[in-house]
Amino acid sequence: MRLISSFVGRALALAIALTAVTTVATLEAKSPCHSVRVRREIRTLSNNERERFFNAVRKLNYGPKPTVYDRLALIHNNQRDIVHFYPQFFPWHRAFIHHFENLLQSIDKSITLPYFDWAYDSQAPELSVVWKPNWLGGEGNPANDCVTDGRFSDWKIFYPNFRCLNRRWSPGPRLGPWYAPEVLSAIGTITHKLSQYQKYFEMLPHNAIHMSMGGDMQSMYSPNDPFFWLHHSFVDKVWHDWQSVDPSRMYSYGGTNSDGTPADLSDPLKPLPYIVHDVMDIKHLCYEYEPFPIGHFFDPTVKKDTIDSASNDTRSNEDTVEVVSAAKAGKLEKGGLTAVNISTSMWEDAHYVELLDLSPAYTIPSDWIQQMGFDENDVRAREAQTDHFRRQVNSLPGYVSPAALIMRPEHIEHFIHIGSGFTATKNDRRLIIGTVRAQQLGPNGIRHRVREFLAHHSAIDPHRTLADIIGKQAEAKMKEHFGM
Ligand SMILES: [Cu+2]
Repeated sequence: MRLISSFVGRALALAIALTAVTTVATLEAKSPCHSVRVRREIRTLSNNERERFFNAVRKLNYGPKPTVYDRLALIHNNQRDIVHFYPQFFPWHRAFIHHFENLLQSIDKSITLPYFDWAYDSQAPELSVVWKPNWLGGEGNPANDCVTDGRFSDWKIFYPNFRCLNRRWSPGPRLGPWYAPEVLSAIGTITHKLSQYQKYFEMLPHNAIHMSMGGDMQSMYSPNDPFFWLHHSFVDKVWHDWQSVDPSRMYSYGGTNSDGTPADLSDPLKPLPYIVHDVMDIKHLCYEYEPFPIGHFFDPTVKKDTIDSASNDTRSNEDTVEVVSAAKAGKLEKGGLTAVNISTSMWEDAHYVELLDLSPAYTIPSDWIQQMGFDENDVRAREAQTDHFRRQVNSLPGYVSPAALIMRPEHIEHFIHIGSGFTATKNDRRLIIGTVRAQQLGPNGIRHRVREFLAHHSAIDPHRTLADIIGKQAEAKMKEHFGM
């Protein structure tokens, strides 16, 4: 009896959800654009705009259970085996978040779905502003995984059971590291068909976020966590960037569906009222993505003299530059894909935080890979290949990633506060700034010292550039996005 009633309840909930989907979305999909929705990085919204977005999301979860919001988590779970690790992954999630954006607009016309550029926060995601109490709140309470702060601290989940919103970060109490922007770009450059791109992107960068956040995000009811929409909006943007590199990519679609049929642009994206073809070009869905300009840290063309003369007051013998072995610095042998053990990683040495090098990304846990029936060698080979790109980027002379911690004075401040020292590694040279020295220098002094260090060590191999690693177009995209 319980079984039957729960089945009927689920079917009914889905039917209600579908009615809502049809009325809002078909209109949007079929009519020409009256206006273009601009999706912005959530940090570029004003406090007021951000609050309006949070409020609209909260409104979708008001009223008797299951709410409109609850049903979104149910829809995602019901489609779990069709829209993950199959060709529908990108188009289905695009349709799904577009439907969500329509629901937000039915509450407040001024709202577009923001995205969260997690690649920018990849090096210390746990310090991101999005977890602050007036944003999404942070990690769950270790006793029960319940999120107790933020704008969704009173959030009530309905599916799969009535409870609080869950998060359990790993490796706790930190998070990640996630994939850096250059690595995302490199994956885009080596993959020319969507099916190839998906093999890397869904399994690694996209999955790393779901798995390291734990709790609801790790489950197939992941839309329960409002973070889901910010994450998938960025996933969608990154796919759109990939599509824009070459005209042949816009409608690139193929592979085999979960039911064994060949994937086709005419396939329906159930239960959403779209076929794959409808969503391939975001122009036809009447939205676009605004870049997230943050500027750059170091311009290698700046003359050494300028930096030296300006730095007299911060010069000291208390920080040191050491020559490290090629392997430790992540220097690459030509074509080598073998994993290099980087002992300077901030994850292995809690007392020294690396300011320049990008850290190895979160690895997908073995037990999960086995449980899902994936070929572990295949996953590890792709991880090794993406890590190869990371090390190549680290070895670029004078180059500083927009995601490097040196770009984040507020994070440096945090690490000084908890008593960390710092390292800044560039190829075979490493600047070491001890705890006491770091406290004397402060974030600005440290940044100044690192600029000086870079100016002296930028000419080891002046001919290699980011474009050599990720390609010219991907480099241009990255520069456009970050305003570098
Ligand atoms: Cu999903």
